[in-house]
This record gives sequence, C-alpha cells and structure tokens, in this order.
Amino acid sequence: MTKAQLGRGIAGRRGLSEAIRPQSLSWRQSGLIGTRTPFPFFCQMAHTVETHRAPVFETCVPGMVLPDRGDRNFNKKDIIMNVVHPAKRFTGQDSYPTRLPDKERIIARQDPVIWSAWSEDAPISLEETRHYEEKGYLVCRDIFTTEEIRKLIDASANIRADASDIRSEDLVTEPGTNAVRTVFRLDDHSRIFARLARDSRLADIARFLLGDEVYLHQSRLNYKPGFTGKEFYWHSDFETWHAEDGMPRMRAVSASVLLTDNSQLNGPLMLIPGSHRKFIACAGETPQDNHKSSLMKQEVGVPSTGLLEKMADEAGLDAATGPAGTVIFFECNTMHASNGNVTPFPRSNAFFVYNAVSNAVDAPFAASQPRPDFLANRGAAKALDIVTGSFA
Ligand SMILES: O=C(O)CCC(=O)C(=O)O
Ligand SMILES: [Fe+2]
Repeated sequence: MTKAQLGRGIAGRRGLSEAIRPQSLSWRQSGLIGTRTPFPFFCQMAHTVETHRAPVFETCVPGMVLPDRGDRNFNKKDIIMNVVHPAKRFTGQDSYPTRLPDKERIIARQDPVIWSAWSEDAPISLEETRHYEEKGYLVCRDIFTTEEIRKLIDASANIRADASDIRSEDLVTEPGTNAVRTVFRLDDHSRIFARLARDSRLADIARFLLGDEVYLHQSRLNYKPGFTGKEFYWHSDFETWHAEDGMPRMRAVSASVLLTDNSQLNGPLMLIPGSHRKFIACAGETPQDNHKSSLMKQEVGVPSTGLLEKMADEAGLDAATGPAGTVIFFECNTMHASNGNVTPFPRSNAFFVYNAVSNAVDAPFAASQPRPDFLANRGAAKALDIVTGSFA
C-alpha cells in the first residue's frame, strides 16, 4: 500500500472492488469491478468567478476536451470524465425556476455532473466515476475499519440517549410521536462526526466530484427506528436547496454513512438512476415556514405521482443497501426517497452535504425567507480543513 493510501486509510484493492458491489439489479448486471489508485489530486483544476448570484464558469484545465454546449446533442461519451463548463456565461437569472404557480415542468440540467477530469490520481476509479456520472450515485464499501464504524455507531447512540441536551431546533421528531427522527448540525453535536465530515475518505471524493474546495452545507443524522420509522417521500435535495436555501447550481453531493445495516427491508435509500440529469420544477408555491412541516413530511417541492411513475417506468428504482460503514454518495439532484420501517431493525444514517465553495448559498430562489442556519449553513463558505488517517 502506498503512503497516500495509508494516509487516507483507504482499503486495499480487494476491499475496494467490494466498494462498488452492486446495490441494484441494473448495477449487478453490469458486473463492474472497481479499482482505485492513490492520489494526490487536483482540486485546482477548475475555478469559478462569482457574479451576484450565479457563477461564471471559465475553462482553465489544460488539455481538456470541451463539448460545444451550444449543441445539446453532443455525444455523451465525449463529455464523460471531462470537466464540462457551459460555454455560455450565466447571468443573474434563475437557471432552475421551481415552485411554479401552475404546473410542474422538466428542465434540462445546465451543470456538469463531474466537475473534474478523471486521472490515475483521482480518489475513485474510472468505473466508479462513470457510474456516478451515469446513475447519480455511488455506493462505497470497506472505506472504514471495524473499529471506526464501532466508534461512529457508539457516538450515534450517545447522541440519541442524550437528546435532551440537544437544542430543540436541531431535533425533528417522527410525525405524531416524540421519537427522534433527525438530528441536524450533527457535526456540532459530536466530535467524532465533526472529524468524519472532514475525513479525506469522504471529503476528497466530494472535492473531486465537485472540482472545488468544499464546505458543509448541512449535516444530519436520520434515525429510522424499527416499527415506527416513517418514510421520506420522493424529492430532489437540490430542488429544496435551490428554492428555499438559495443554492445557485447543481454542484453539491451528499455522503450518507450507514450506521446500521441497510437492507432491502428496513427503509434503505431508494434512488431513480439517471434522474439527476433533469430538473423537475415542482408545482406549488412555498408556504411560509415550509420547513416546519416538510422535515416531518414533505408535501411541497415534490414531483407529481404521474411523473414519478413515468420516471420509474423508464429508469427503474435502485435501493442502496449495505452493511454499517457503507457510504452512499448521491448527486444533489438525484430523485430519492425511502420507505417507512416496520421491521424490528432500526436503520440510521448520517448525512454530510458537501457544497462547492464557489456555489455558496445566497437569497432563496423560491421562498420569501431563507431557511434557518441549522438547515443551511449560511456563514462564510470556508473550505473544509481535510484530515487524513484513522479516527479509531
Ligand atoms: O434518510 C433517508 O432515507 C432520506 C432522507 C432524505 O432524503 C433527506 O433528509 O433529505
Ligand atoms: Fe433528501
């Protein structure tokens, strides 16, 4: 194992081929075997210049193949693995209008999915990068050691046991009960989760995917208790972050770290593969203080059942399952949901939302007030200080 691998605590090649073990039928059939190479890698490869709200994208990576964005029919193979910068300069206008008063609309994605050019030094393999680019998510196993996973599980149990210490705005309970559903600002409530958020095994992948330094837009722990854990209805996170938090572009990624085994049965994350390529502009204006109800049950900012049916008919549904310690990276615009959990087996997952520093939030695009800080970090978007090595 090289120093770079050791430093980042990355498992060896055998473990890493596990990292992309199939989580869905379509993936299983693809027979992907992942390899991974040591890095250092290149987060300086693209840079952005901010205008008032929308970034202007410039090309500054030598030797990149850039498609002509004027031609919407460019060959996908030409762009995969390359930084794709829209040639046109974005103006201050809203590229993803949503919460429309009349009816929902489908808008073409205007942003790259992968913001870096892949090279041997990338923190994920070419196959993994392609998978994420195509499906909008990636499941990685064997990233953490057994001791590290044990520490994370213990920390999540402690947070829950001492929930009375947590300021009430950071706590969301299950609809109709006092059971803890979500703890926001997870990195504020636990040293080990704060350390995990800055761990290079997560944050360097986010930096690679987003082609920029990253900061935490949000962190949370979703407990889905056995018997009573309620569902999360279908949504794109970006739709909410854009409408209610003022996130300009699709340049964010969530890392969900599984703290219990997630099986097909106990309400794992489900995703519509490929759904990140289109933006579903949702019908229905944002009510005042929408987050107060949407965190328990989301009703605004969701696609119609007719459209979901069509999307699922065309692309199928994937379930991202795996043992505790598995990490699911999913693109900010990937349509996802999870079922309620009536099994006796709890399902709890920590989420870290990495946003590109150049994509910091501003005024909301479709809400009268920004959501509070515990839902959207509105402080200075300062690059995370990334740490390497084991935390156990
Ligand atoms: O915990 C889950 O299954 C999904 C949660 C989710 O999508 C969210 O909190 O935005
Ligand atoms: Fe979500």
